[in-house]
Amino acid sequence: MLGQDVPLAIESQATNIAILGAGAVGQLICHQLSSAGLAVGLIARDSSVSNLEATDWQDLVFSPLSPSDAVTDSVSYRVPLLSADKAHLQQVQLLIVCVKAYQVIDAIGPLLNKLSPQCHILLLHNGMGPHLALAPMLNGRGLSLGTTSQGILRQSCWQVKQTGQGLTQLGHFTGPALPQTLRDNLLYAIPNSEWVEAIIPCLWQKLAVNAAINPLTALHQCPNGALAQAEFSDTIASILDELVDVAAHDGIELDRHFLEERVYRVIELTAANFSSMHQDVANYRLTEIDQINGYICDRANAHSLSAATNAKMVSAIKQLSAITLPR
Ligand code: KPL
Repeated sequence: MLGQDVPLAIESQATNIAILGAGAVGQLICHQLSSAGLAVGLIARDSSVSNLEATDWQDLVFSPLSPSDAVTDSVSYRVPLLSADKAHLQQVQLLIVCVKAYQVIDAIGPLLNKLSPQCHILLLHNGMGPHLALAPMLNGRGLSLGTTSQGILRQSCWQVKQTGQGLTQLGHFTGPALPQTLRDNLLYAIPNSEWVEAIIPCLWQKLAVNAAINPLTALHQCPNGALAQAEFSDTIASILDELVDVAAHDGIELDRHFLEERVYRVIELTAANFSSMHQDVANYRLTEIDQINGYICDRANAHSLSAATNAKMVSAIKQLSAITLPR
């Protein structure tokens, strides 16, 4: 309870937080904020929802992490579905964007002129890049960035199950800072979360995990744990070597040894899980390859460096998607 007698959430009923994107991560964060008593609403990207005339309510089901799959573990709750209507969006003080990395600009773009000039934006997705495109579009609004390693599985449209605990790191990127009450409320509501002074190095570290694990598991159609086999070690090492070199040219010093340890720790801790890119390919969805290994290649190009192994991952995943994605 952050050393307070009264939960912060109860002090701040007027706080108005909207979550854009009702996928697995969006619903997880929505549950965590709502059960902390925060006034949170969902903006789904579904067109039928964004055409709503007035606020509607949605019932959601959340299954917490538990040793058993007992149905009684599940919690039902309801949250407002906010329409993209200006009157609703004007009250939003914090917009948490949980769509896939490649959807960020298209999802926020149409909302920007409806949000109040004080509305703060927090991006929470795998991969990197959208923050650079979004920053010049914000008209003086503040932008924070975050990364979460909480495991979550979407079981049906409005039902998710937590599959793993994990660290959530949030931090300031540009413009006015997130007001202290909102910041405290987020940290109070999201278990195992922290505010970091330098978020960009944290995003590079998470990028390393995703760059090493996601494309290989999608290409070899295997769970994360299979990557502990020796046959993958050279490729993983080379992906990390290139990433560390590119990050250094971007002014971010990363500890190569620590990164490799972190990647293998995630491989071990999530051994039975299928990575998000594996799931995207298996479910005929677009992948985040452009914002993961593709981001490393883009930054390498900007510094005239080679990132051959990451480039190989990008083209192999694109070839796979060309076969699997519906035309
Ligand atoms: O974040 C992940 C993902 O699948 O996108 C990892 C950490 C690799 C866990 O599967």
